[in-house]
Amino acid sequence: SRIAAQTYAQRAAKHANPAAKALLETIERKQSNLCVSVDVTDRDEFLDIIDTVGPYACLIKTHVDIIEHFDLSLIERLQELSSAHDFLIFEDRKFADIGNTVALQYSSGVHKIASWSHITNAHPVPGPSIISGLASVGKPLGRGLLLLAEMSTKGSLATGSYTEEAVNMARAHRDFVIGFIAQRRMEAVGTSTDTNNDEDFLILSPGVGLDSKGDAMGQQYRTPKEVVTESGCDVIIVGRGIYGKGGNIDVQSVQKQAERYRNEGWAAYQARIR
Ligand code: 5FU
Repeated sequence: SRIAAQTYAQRAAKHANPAAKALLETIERKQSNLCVSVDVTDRDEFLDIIDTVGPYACLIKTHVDIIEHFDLSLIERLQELSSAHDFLIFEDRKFADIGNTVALQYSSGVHKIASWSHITNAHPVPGPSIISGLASVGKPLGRGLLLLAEMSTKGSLATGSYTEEAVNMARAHRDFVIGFIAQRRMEAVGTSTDTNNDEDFLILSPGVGLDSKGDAMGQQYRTPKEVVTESGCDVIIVGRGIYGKGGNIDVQSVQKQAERYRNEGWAAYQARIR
């Protein structure tokens, strides 16, 4: 697609949503399209990994509901690291309820996700009301939403007409929906209303690994080259490929892997725009 041939900087200039613009600018500034997914339960380990990979990442992805002894002081530390290392924050919350409920889950409770997470995501399964519910909280704060148009797992049901309708839903809410969790570009999916052929959704892809093809629980991995060069995705999301199993992390090896994935992701992008 035409969008996939443009640079992140060119695309940043055209985005009105503050989170999308900031992410593209960060990618360009750091020459990194790497999002590190930090799925560990221990607070100190969580922060140590982020402090180690931060310099190589444009985005840190969290599942804060897995962290033991969570409180908002952890978020303060996360925000300090975000400023120090220049990355954005993406809480991978995967909202999936009615508009009224997701608005409360997004704004309130223990985690107060909207107050600190630049980007979050939602399953399109409830229909467009999930977007308006989340937008009522996130839009005034300048946040951005990704819809899960596809998943990386074996046997995923998010295919075919489900994926098409997810993309159509996003097209009707361009001010808040900035892109998709997906495995390929989405411009050609569903019913495009974009007569200029200039539609630009960010595609963030989980299921990325260089040394493994999957895990024992249905995860499937592709390489940065397959994801970014061949499938046209914009951001690689890497978790265990960088920090292994977790529990007593080896800082040097985590740093080495983060640098390796950053370099692979950037080379795959350069090969794409060439
Ligand atoms: F939407 C998705 C998906 O389709 N696949 C995923 O793997 C989300 N994920 C998340 O990406 C998942 O919840 C993990 O947080 C992360 C992948 O971690 P891994 O260690 O690289 O497999």
